[in-house]
Amino acid sequence: MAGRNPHMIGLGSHALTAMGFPGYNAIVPSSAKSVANYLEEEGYVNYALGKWDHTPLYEVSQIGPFDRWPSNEGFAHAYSFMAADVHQFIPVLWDDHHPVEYRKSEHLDKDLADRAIDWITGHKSLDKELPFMMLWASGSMHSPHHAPDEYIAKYKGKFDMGWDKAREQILAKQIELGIAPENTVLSDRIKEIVAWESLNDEEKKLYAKQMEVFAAQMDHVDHQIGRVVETLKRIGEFDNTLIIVTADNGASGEGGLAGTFNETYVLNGMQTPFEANMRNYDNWGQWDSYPHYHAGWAMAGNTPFPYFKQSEHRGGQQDALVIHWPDGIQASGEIRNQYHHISDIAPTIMEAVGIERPDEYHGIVQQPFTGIPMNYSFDDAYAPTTKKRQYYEMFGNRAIWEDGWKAVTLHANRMPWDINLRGNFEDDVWELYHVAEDFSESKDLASEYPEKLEELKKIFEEEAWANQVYPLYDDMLARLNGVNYVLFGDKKEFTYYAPGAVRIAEKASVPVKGRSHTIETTIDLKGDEEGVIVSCGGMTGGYTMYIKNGKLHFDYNFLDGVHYHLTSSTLPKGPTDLKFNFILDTSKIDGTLKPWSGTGELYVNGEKEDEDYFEMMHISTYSLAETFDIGMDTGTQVDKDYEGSPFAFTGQLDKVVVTLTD
Ligand SMILES: [Ca+2]
Repeated sequence: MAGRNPHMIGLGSHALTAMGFPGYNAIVPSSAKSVANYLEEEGYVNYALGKWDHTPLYEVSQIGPFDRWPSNEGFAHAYSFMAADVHQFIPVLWDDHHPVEYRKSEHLDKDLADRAIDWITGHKSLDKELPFMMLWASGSMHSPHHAPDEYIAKYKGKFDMGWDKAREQILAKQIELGIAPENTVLSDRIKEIVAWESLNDEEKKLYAKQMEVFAAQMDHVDHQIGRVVETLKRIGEFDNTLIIVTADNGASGEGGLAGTFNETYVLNGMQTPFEANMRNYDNWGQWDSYPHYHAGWAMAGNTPFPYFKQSEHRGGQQDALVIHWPDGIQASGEIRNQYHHISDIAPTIMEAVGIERPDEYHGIVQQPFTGIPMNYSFDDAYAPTTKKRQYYEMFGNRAIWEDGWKAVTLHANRMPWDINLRGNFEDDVWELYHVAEDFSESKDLASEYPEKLEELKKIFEEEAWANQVYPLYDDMLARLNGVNYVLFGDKKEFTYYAPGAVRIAEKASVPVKGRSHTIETTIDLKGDEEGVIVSCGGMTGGYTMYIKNGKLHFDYNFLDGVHYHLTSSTLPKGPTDLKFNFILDTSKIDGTLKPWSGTGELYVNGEKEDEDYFEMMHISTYSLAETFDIGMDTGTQVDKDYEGSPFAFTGQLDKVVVTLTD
C-alpha cells in the first residue's frame, strides 16, 4: 500500500518483532504515506476490512496514537482485526476506533463480505460518481484454518494422495494452464519434510485432514470474494472497478512437522506433539481448534518452488496476482510474466486512476516510490520487464534479483517452525539461479558462475545500504518476547479499573511472563456473584481469575493441553480480599529461552487456600489476537469451565491491582 520497499517504511520485519533501527521499528514514517492517503486527498472514500497487522500492538487501544490505524492511513472506515490473525468463529474486531463486543460468527469471511457489500451498495446509492477504494484482507488462508462444517465435508478424502503426489499434480496443472513454463523442473523435496509414503496410517489420516480443512477454508473465502464481485455486477460497477487479488508471501510452514492444533506452540519456540494433534482430529477446523497444517502441505502449496513463507527463495516470495478491469484493460484471461514486486501495486493503482504521487503530504516531503507501475503490461503480454532489480530480506534470509538472475541465501538453514534458531550471517551459503530460464529455482549455478554470484552479492550490498536493511537480526523469539517488557521500564504496580479496562492487547498489558507477581482485588461479596475478575489470552493460552459456584478460581492455560487450576473453599460474604501470588522458580532459568516454571498460590483474606507448581509457562505469547480484560474474558475463553460467553462479572468490581514482585 505504501509503494516503497518494506525496510524503507520500518517494516523490514514485523511489528511483533520490531527493534530500534529505522528498517525495523514498525513506525511507518510520515514521509511514506500510503496510496489510500493519496487517493483520499483526491476525493476517494476508502474502506479497510479484515487483517490490519502493522500497527504495534501497544498502540492498539482506545488511546492510540492513531497514526498507524486505518483512520490515519487514508481509510474513512475500517472493520478490522488488528493482529496477525484471528479466530474466525469468535473474532476480536475493531469497528473504526471501537472494540466490537463479544459475538460468535458463522465465519468472519462471511461477515467481511457482508460488510463490504453494505459499504459498496450504500456508497453507490449516496453518490454514484464518487470513487472508492477498498482493502479487503481476509484472515484466510493464515492460521487458524477454520471452515464451516459443510465445506470441510466436501473435501473428505481429496488429499489422500499426500504432498509428494500433490506437487506433481499441481505442477502438471500449472503447465497445462500456462502458469509455469513447460520445461519447469519440480524443485527437490525439502529434506526436513519426510516422504508421504514413509508415514504410517495414523499420520496420513491426520495430515490429510489438515489439508482438507485448509482447502475448505480456501473454497469458502473464494465464495465470499465472489459475493462481493456479484454485488459489483448487480449495481453496474463491475467493468469500471479495478480489482487486484493477491496472496500471502508463500504458503506457511509455521505449522511444523506435525501441523498444530494450536499455532501458539511455534510462537513459544516449541513443536506440537503428534498425540496432542491427534486428540483434536475430530474437531480440526472447528471453533475449538486453532489449527495450522503440516509444513509438507505448505511445500505442496508452493509448488514448484522450494521453501516457505519467510524464506527469500521463491517459495517465500513468488505470488499469484490477478488484475481485472474490463474498462481499463482490453486483454482478458491472459497471463503475464513480467517480474514485479508487491511494492509495485501502489504505483500501479495511482497510474490506473491517473493520480500522481504528491511531492508533499500535509507539508511533509514524500519519499519517492521504489515500486514501479505494472500498467504497461496490461495490454502487452511481451513487453520487456521495466523493473531493474529487487532486493529481499526477512529474518536474515536474503536475496537479490536482477535481469533474470537471482542470488539467495537461507539464513542458518532455519526452517519457519524453528524460530529460536540463530547463526552467523557470514556463514550463510548463497545460491545462484537463472530464474529467467529456471522458473522453479531447481538448479543452483553458484559453483558454475562464481563471478556472477559475487556480482549479485555486491548489488545486494548496495541495495541493502540504500534501503535501511542493516543491521540484520535473527533473534525473533527474544524480540517477540521483549516487546512486552520494554514498554513499561521499571514500573511495578498496575491498576486496572472496572468496567473500562477491556480489550488491552496482551503485549500492552502488565508484563507478568517470567516475573513473580500478585493479582489482587477486594470485593464486597453478596454471595451470589460470579464471573471473570481478570483474564488475559484465550483458548490457545493465558490466565484467568474468576468466581463460580461461590468459589474463587485461578486457571493458567498452557497451550490448551495443560491447565494449572487453583480453587478456594466457599467464599465468605462482605468485603473480601482475593489474591493470586506467583513465585518464579529462578533455579530453572539458565539464559536459554524455554518455558518458565514457578509456584502459584491462591489467597482469600490473607489465608492460603490452594497452591500448585506451574511446570510449563509461556515464554512469549498466549495468543496473537486475544486481549487482557477486567470483569470478563472477551474473544475465546482461557478456561473451558465457562466457555460460550465472556462470563462477565455480576458483582461490584472496583479495580484489580497487578504488582510485579521480583
Ligand atoms: Ca479471551
